[in-house]
Amino acid sequence: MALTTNKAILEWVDSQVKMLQPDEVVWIDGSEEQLNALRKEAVSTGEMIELNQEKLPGCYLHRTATNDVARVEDRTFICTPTRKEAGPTNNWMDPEEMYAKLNALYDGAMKGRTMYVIPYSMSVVGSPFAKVGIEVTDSIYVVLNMVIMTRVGKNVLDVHGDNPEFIKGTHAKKDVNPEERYIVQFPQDNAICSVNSAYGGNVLLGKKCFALRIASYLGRNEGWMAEHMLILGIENPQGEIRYVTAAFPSACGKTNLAMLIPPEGYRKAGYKAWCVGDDIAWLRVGDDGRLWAVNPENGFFGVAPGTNEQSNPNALASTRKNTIFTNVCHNLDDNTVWWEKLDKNPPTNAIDWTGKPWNGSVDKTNGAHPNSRFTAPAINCPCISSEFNNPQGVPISAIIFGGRRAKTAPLVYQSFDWNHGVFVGSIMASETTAAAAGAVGVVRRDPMAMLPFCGYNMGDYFGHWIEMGKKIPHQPKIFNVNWFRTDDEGNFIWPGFGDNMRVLEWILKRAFDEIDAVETEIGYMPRPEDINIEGLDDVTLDTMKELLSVDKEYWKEDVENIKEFYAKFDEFDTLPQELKDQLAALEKRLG
Ligand code: OXD
Ligand code: MN
Repeated sequence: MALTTNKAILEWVDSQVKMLQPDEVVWIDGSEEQLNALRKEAVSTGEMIELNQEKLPGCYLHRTATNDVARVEDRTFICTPTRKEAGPTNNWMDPEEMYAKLNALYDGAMKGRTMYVIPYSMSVVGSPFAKVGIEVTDSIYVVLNMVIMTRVGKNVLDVHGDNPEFIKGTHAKKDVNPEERYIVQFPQDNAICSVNSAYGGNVLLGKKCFALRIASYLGRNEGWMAEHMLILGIENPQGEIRYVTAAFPSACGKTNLAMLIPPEGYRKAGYKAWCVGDDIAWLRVGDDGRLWAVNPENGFFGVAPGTNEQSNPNALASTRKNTIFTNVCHNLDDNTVWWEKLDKNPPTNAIDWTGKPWNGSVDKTNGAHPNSRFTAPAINCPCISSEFNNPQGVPISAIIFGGRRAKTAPLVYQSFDWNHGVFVGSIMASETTAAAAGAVGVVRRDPMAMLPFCGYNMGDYFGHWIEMGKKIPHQPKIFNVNWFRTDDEGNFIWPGFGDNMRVLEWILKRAFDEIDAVETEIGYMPRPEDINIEGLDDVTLDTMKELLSVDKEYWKEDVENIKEFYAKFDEFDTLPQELKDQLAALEKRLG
């Protein structure tokens, strides 16, 4: 039975029923009773495996098709009336053409199946920051993941009343055919369509599709920002909490930073770190003229491999109950889960992520897929912020950009001002590592870590950042960090993880004008002795000098690479003059 009398929602759901032709329609009310019945059904059909309920209460395992294990950027489209609106960094197709293609794929796609209607809210239900979405799907896995990742249920509809505005999301699993897989955003229509996938990032439509791609477009029109950023609070011994947001390309330890545990010396002194979000931040200017951030999500969709008691005990603890694991290794001895680098004892009687028997003592293949995931409720996290559910969010004092650079970027530097900070974000980059396919050391530009997530022309997105700067009377300061500097043998010289707190301390002092800095060609930098290295065995003042050294020759090379990247925006001429000026000024300073 429909859970609302909202005409716009009912009409749209009706149109989906006509197109998809499910045998049955079930509205998700969010009740434990309904969810338990769905869990039972998914277990009975083999869609999910119930794990050891003593060791992992409320936890389940799911395996996707082996051709369906990650986001598919080459099959992700931004369909705006003109190609210019989508810009040079997005795949584009004419909306009419794309709708025709999708309608054909969706036609009768749920025959013999049940369509679930999921009403959900991104951010606290009814808060001024919140936006409502409806996702229809034929996957119970999607329903149960959305319940963890967003706020789902009848109360969302009750609070929404007869408001006709909502984000429409259509997902049909179909036959998971990668050739006909599409992840499509129609920003002008507030619509998202996903077909032929059942992998999280492609089908949990509240996350990347809505909270980043559609929301970035809404943010530009409405004067706010949707960013691919963690939100972290650092509490000092006086009990004052200062908040930062941070954007990193994938494989740079974003979840680890979001759940950082300060080094022992800091903990003893009374420092604490609080996680508000690990992936997405919605940012608005508050009445007090500061920038305020909420995490629109309600859970973590984290990468499992590499998560362990040392690297991220808080993430690990978050997965010990009410969590859905996807494509990890199934330990048959005690019906639990395992993944690479969880510990040094891989199970010997297990099923790998592809569903085949696996023995960790002899098999050289991965037990868990490198992109296997946990979907865990945020409230499970031991360091979740007390402000997590605060509808106003938290005030941001610093914005941090980062990347993985062996030599070019120093451990940390601060931009001269807001526009220079936007430039620093726009030139964010990572060098490819041996872990990924392809050449090692190739520079990949990923502005603000938004390259795959910007729902409109990225040149206009840079322009929006510059415009936002003018609207924030008390701007956060903007920084860049690089945890990945290496020595001549290629060894990392900064310990990273919890010790990144030492860099955050400097950043927050700078944000509150509590410490001087050295002005360099690339920005403001700490003196080597300004970063606290007490208690670090392998880091000396000489190491700090190395970490903070800036080699102008590398930077001159980088300038050429940035020019190449910026040239992409020539096609539609959307790169703001401010950024061209910033690049010219950097080149001049480098001499
Ligand atoms: C993610 C991503 O899954 O950024 O969060 O790819
Ligand atoms: Mn992400």
